[in-house]
Amino acid sequence: NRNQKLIANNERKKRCYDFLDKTSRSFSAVIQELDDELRDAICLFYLVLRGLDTIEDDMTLDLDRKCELLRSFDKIIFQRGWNFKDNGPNEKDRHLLVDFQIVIEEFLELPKKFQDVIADITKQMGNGMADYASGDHRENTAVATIKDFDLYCHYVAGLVGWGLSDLFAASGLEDPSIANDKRLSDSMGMFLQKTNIIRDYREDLDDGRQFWPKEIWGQYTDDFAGLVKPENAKTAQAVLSAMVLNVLEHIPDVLTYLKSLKNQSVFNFCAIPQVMAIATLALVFNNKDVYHRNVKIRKGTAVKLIMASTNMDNVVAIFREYIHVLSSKNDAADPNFINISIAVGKAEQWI
Ligand code: PS7
Ligand code: MN
Ligand code: MN
Ligand code: MN
Ligand code: MN
Ligand code: MN
Repeated sequence: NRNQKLIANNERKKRCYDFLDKTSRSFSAVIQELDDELRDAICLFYLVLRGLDTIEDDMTLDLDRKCELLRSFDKIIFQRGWNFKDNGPNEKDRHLLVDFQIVIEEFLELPKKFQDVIADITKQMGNGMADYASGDHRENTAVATIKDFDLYCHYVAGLVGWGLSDLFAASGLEDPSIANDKRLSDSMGMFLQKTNIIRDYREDLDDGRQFWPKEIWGQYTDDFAGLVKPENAKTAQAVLSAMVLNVLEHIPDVLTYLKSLKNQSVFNFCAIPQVMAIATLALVFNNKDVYHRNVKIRKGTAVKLIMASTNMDNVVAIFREYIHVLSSKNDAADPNFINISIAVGKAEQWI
């Protein structure tokens, strides 16, 4: 009987790592390489947030029902047996919520110190997502001001940075001080999320979503969806460079955070997504394809970057390389030319 229970527990954990593989593409590999003290906690943190994001992204769900689920998700993860079988049939990660009782069971096996961090971040993120989904921050467009944009990115990504730093500290693998500077942890998530939002312009637009703040694109056009039209190419370029400029601000914080890490597996886990993001940012800059399709770095480049991201010297060299690429694509005729040069200069100063 005890043996059977052990087998069942193992089977359940395996199901969770299967979920991770199926839902994360990029995060699965780096999470599996984490030291024993953190691997399961971060896997479960990922799955809980992926479940929450699947609810946020489900555009077929009744809005009141959606907000109710988002706002109570930090309680749901403590309810043995809970799952959600009637969510959007076409939602990408639907299967995760259909069998979510498995994730909950495994979450409840975590040490309380980890459960507390995950529940705290889930609560803040779920409420933030609900505020935006329900329109508390909406005017004509979902995200009006740069402040709205920063707050949304804080909810869905900066908070992940806070939570991860708390987990690193609680595990003992990193110095407790890693969790002290909230701004640095926040920037780690902001840099990833803002780059993702730029890259996903077309995908999000086709899904009926708009994350680029009107305060930025409204300086150049009244028609956000019209940026895809060939006759608006010049305007589209200016909007894109204004968006990239907004992301560049986070680079010094990202490098400062990475430099303070001590544990090798934590360093790799943190550095790889950031390195992918700077490469993606250089690729999307002044690239009109962003308005038509999902621009992706080449598989071979990604493999090379992952293998190199094992120490701070390499990471700095990679950032230097891509900031140089970006800088060489800067166009003197672009209205953001000077500000991009200044932001590049500031990043280079850190390096
Ligand atoms: C717990 C590892 C390392 C201090 C599911 C990692 C979606 C960019 O466009 O699938 O929806 O498809 O590409 C990750 C900070 C969050 C921020 C956020 C949880 C780094 C739910 C990643 C990931 C902080 C909301 C990518 C934030 O999703 O997006 C764990 C340090 C989840 C990190 C979402 C976005 C993640 C994102 P899309 P993706
Ligand atoms: Mn989402
Ligand atoms: Mn999503
Ligand atoms: Mn996206
Ligand atoms: Mn994605
Ligand atoms: Mn998506």
